[in-house]
Amino acid sequence: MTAANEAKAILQRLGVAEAAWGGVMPTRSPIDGSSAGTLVATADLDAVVARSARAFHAWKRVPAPRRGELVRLLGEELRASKDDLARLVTLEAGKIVSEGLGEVQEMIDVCDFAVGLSRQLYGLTLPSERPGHHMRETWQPLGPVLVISAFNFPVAVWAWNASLALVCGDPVIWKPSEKTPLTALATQAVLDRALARFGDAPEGLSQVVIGGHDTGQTLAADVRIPLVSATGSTRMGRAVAQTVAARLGRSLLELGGNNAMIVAPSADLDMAVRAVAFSAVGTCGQRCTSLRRLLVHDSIADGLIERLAKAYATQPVGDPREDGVLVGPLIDEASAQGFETALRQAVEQGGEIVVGGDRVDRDGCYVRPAIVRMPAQTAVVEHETFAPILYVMTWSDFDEAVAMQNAVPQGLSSCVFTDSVREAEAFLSAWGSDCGIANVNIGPSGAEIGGAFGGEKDTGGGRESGSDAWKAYMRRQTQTVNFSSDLPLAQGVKFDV
Ligand code: UN1
Repeated sequence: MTAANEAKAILQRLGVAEAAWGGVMPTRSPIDGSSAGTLVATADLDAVVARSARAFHAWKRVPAPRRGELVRLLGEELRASKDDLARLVTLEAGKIVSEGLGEVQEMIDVCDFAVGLSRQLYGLTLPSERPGHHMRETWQPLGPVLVISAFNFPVAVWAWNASLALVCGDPVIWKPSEKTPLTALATQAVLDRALARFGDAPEGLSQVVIGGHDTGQTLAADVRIPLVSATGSTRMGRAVAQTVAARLGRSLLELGGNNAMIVAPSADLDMAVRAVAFSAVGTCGQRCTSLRRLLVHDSIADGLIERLAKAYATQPVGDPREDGVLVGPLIDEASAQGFETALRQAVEQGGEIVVGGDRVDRDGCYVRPAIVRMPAQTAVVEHETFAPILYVMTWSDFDEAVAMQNAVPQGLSSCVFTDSVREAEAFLSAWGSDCGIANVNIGPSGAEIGGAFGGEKDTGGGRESGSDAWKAYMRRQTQTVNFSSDLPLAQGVKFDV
C-alpha cells in the first residue's frame, strides 16, 4: 500500500474530517513520494488569536489541578491511539516504527509529568523587612502560547509545550511544520476526544493553524500572544525572535545543534560504536540532537573509524515500515540536496569520505549515511546540515578536545566517552562542555522528558519539557500584603503627609 493511502486510513480512523485535508497545500510522504491530500492554509488568523484570547479568559480561572485533569485525559487518549499516531509519524516524517512509537511515548510521558506538575506550581514566601507584612512570589497563567514545531519531532515537541502550557493555564495555537501537518491534525483529533470527556473546557483552548513561514510570522507579531515557542532551524528562530522581541514578547527557542562526542583512550569502544550508530544514523540524522562531530583521541582513531565504517556498511536503508530497517528517508529532495552539497564542500575543504554519501536508487529521498574524516573543523563542520553526515576529527590533549567541542556556533547537546573520572568531571565542569545537555558514556540524542531540554548560543537558549521549564509558560508576580495598621515604607524612607 502507498504511504499516502495508509495515512488516509489512519486519519479516518482517528476521526480527522476529510474536509481538513481537501484543500490546496500538497502533503507528501517521504517514504515513496505519494500524496495523502492537500491542505488549506488557515485564512483568518485574527479569528484564531481572538478565540485563543477568549479561551484564556476562562481557562485561567480553572484551578490548576483541574486543568491537569484535561492533560491526564490527553495522556489516556494518546495511550489508546498510540499505534495509529506513531504509524502516522512514520508515514509522514519517515521515522522507523520504533522511533515513531518512541515519539508518542514521549508525549505520554510528558503528559504524566505535567499532571503531577499541576499540583506543584510552587511559588515562594519571602521575609518582608517591614513589620506586619507578607511577601509572596506567585506564578500566574500567561496567555495564549504559539507553538511552532519542526517536521523531525512532529508531535512530541508540541506535547512538551502544550501539556505544560495547558496546566499553566494557557491556551495553545499550534503551527506545525508544513511538511508534517497530518500528524498535527491527528493529534488535535486525539485532544478533542480528551476535551469531550473533560466536559467544560472553553472553545479554542487548542487550535491547529496550517500555513508556512508567513503564517508563523503573522502570529509571532501578534501582541495577544505573550509567548512564542519555536523549534527548527537557527535561521527560522532568528527571524521569529526578532519579530517577537520587536513587540517585547517572550520567545522560547530550540534551534540548531552541532552535537559532538569526545572519545578518550580509556573509553569502552563497544559502547561508543553503538552510541555513534544510534545518534548519528538514527532518524536519518534528522534530530536536533543527532551526533554530527566525532572527536577521537588520535591513538584510537583509525581503529574506531574502521569499526564504524563496518557498522555503517551493514545498516539497512529503506522503507521505515519494514522490519529490520534502521534508516528511513530524508524528509524531502531539498534535504537530500543539502546532504550532497555538504559532502562536496567537505571534500573541497580537505575531507575524505570513509563510507556512505551516495543516494539509494528508489522512490523517496534515501541516502547512505556518511562518515567523513576532516583535517580540522572547517566551515562545513561548523554548519548544521540536517542529514546523516558524521565528521571525524582527532585530538591529542583532553583540553584541546573540549575546546573543539565548544568551538562551533551551536550549543545543544554533547557527550564524552571515557572511563576517567577526571575527564568526565572536567567535561561536566564550568570549563567543560558549553551545551545545554552534557552526557557521560551516553550519546547526545534520545533525552528523557524529565530534564530541561534546550541549549545555548545559536541553539537559542530556551528550555522545554522537564525540570522547571514550566516557568516560561507563566507570569511571575511578587506580592506584598500589609496586615498591620501602619504604612511603613521600605528602605526606611520617611514621607509623612
Ligand atoms: C529534537 O531533535 O528536536 O533527545 C528533539 C532527543 C529527543 C528529542 C529531540 N528526545 O533526541
